[in-house]
Amino acid sequence: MSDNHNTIDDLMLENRKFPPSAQFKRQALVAGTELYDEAAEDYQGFWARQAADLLTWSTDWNTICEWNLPYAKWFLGGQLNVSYNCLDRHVEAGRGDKVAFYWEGEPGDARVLTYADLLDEVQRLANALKDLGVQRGDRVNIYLPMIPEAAVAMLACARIGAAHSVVFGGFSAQSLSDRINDAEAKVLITADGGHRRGEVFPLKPAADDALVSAPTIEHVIVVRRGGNDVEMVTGRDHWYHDLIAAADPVCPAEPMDAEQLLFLLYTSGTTGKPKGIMHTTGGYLTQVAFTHKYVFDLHPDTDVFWCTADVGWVTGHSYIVYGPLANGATSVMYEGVPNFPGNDRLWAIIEKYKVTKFYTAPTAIRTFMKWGAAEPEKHDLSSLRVLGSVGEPINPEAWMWYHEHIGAGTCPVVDTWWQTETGGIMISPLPGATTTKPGSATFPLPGIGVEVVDDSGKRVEQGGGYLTLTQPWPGMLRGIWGDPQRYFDTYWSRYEGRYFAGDGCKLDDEGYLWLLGRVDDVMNVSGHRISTTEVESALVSHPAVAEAAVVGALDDTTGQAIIAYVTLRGGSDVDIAELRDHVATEIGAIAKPKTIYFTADLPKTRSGKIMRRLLRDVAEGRNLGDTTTLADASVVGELQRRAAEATVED
Ligand code: 7RM
Repeated sequence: MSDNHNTIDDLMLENRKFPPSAQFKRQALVAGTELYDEAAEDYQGFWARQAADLLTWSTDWNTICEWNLPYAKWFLGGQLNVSYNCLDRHVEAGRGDKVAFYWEGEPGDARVLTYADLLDEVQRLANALKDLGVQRGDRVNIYLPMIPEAAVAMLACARIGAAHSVVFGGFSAQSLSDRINDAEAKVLITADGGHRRGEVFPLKPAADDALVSAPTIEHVIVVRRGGNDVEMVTGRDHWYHDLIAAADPVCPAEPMDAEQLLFLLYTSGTTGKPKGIMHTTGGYLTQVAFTHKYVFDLHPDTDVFWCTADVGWVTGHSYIVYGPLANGATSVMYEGVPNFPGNDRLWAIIEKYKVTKFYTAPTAIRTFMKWGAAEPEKHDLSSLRVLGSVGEPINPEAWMWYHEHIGAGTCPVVDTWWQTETGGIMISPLPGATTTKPGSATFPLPGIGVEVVDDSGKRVEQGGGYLTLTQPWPGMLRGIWGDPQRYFDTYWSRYEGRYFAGDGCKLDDEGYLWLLGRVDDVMNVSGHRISTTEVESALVSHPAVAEAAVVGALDDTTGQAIIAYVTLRGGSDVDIAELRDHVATEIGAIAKPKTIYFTADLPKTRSGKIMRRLLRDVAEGRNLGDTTTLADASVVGELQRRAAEATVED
C-alpha cells in the first residue's frame, strides 16, 4: 500500500507474467526495443518517420509539430487525402480485389466488399454530397446501423474535406438533434432502420423527430436496410441507392491540409452537454495506422482483423475504418448483438471468416464468462493470433479467461488504454516485444509520454496516482468544437503543462502501468483512497463471480462505505460473507464491501462502460440523474427497488 494518502492506494498484487512465445516473436513485426529506442531519442522525428512510412502525402510537411500548449499542430504544410490513403493507393498498387470488409448482417445475410468496391461507392457518394451542396469545411451527420455504408459515408466526407459527426444509432432523437445543432451540420446520412436482437429498430423516424428541431439540415440521405416503412419528405429526403446509381462515378481525391478537420465525435462526459471532440487529418491517420499495425502485429496479406465496437464510438472510427483501411487490411464488420441467434454468435463469426486478430471490450469478455466456456468451445478458434481489449480496466480474471478460453493460452493479449480524445491507442503492449501481466496495459507506446503524478503534480515512481500525458501526440484532440475554454479547463488546467486524462493509475515495481478507472469513481474509506477497479478485480477473482461494480456511498462512520453489485457466472452460487472475506484476503480488510447485492445485470453506457455514478445515486437513495445514456434503463429501477427494501430491513 502506498503511504501517500494524497493519491490512490495500491492494494492489489498480480504476479502472473506472460512473455511472448518464441514462435510468436519469430514472425512479429517488432520483437525487441528498437521502436522504443528510436522514439526515446527524438519522439517527433519518430512520428515523422511513421507518417512518411505509413501514409502517402501529396505535399511534404515543413514542420513536424508546432506545440503551443494546449494546441498542437502536426505535419504543418503537409497535404494528403484520407480517402486516397484508405482506398485509391491500394487499388493503384493492384490490390483492388483485396477484401476490405467481410460484413455480416445480424439476420445472417453477408456482403463482401473489396477495396475497388469501396472506392467506387465512396466516389459516387462523394459526388452526391457535392451535388447536395456539401463543401470543404462543412459538417455532415451520420446516424446509421453497423453497415458498410457507415464506412462509405465517413470516407466520402473525408474525400471532399467535409467533417463527419457520427452519432451512435442507439442514441435518441434528442441526442441526435443536440449533436446536429452543435455542429451545425448541413446533411444527415441515416437508414430506414437496422437489425438488432432479432428485430428491426427504426432509425429514420427518430431522425425525423430530431429534424423538427435541427434547422441546419438541408438534405437527408436514407440507406435502405431495415425494410421498415418510412416517410420521405420531397426535396429534403433522398434514397441512398438512387443517389449512388445516378452519381458520377469519378471523384478525384483532393489534397487536404494536414490540419483539416476530419471529424467531430461527441463524448458525454460526466456532466453538462456533450463535447464535440475535434480530430484532424494527418496526425490522426498517422497514429491510427501506426497503432493498428504494431499493436496488432498486422500481416496484411494473411490477417483478418475484427474490432467489435460500433462505428459510433471512437474505437470504431479508428480500428474499423481508418486504421485498418489505411493499412490495406481485411476486416470483419458485424451488425448485431453477440447473443443472436445464440450466445456463440461471435465465435461462429470468428470460425467462418478465420479471424486472426480480435479486439473487444472487457464488458463483453465478462459477459462471455457469464455465458460460460462451453460457447466458444463449440467453434474452431484456432485462426486467432492476437486478442485485444479496450474501454475499461480489464480485471485479471477476465484477462485470464480471455487468454485461456478464446486465445487457447497462446495468443498474446493486448490491453489498450486510450480515449476519444487521444484518437488512437496510447498505452499497450506490443505483442511480440512485451511481457504482459493480466490487468496491466503495460507501457506507453513508442512516441507517447506518460507520467503518473500525485495531487500536487509530483511524479509518482511507484504506487497510485493520476495518469497524465507529458508531450503532444499526433492523434491528440485539437479542441472541443466551439468551446476552447472548456478544452483548457477539462484537460490542461489541473496540472500545468500536462494533459490530465481523468483516470487513476498505479505503477508497479517494474514500471508497469495499471489503470484504476475514472478518478470521479475513487472511493474514500476512513481516509484511504481506494480504486473501484481493484475491489472489482478482487471480486471477479472469485470463481463464482463474472462481473462486479463497486461504488462508495456516504457513510456516517467511514466517510464512504464500499457497496458492491455482483453478477454471478452461469450456474454459480456463493454467499455474501464468503465474498467479503475473499476481498479481505485478496487486497485487505479495508476494502471489504459493507454491502453486496447480487444482480443479473449492471447499468452500463451504450458502449459498455459501467455507470458507477448511477449506482452511487441508488446506494445513497437519491433520485436518478441523467439516465438517457443507459443501455438498459430497467436495470437501475430493479436495483433501486432492492436498495429500498434493504433499507427497510436494516
Ligand atoms: C477507447 C475508449 C475513455 C476511457 C478512459 C478510461 C477507459 C479505455 C481502457 C480504459 C483501462 C483500458 N474511449 N479506458 N481503455 N481503462 N484500461 N485499456 O474507450 O473515450 O470512450 O473512453 O475509457 O477510463 O479514460 S472513450
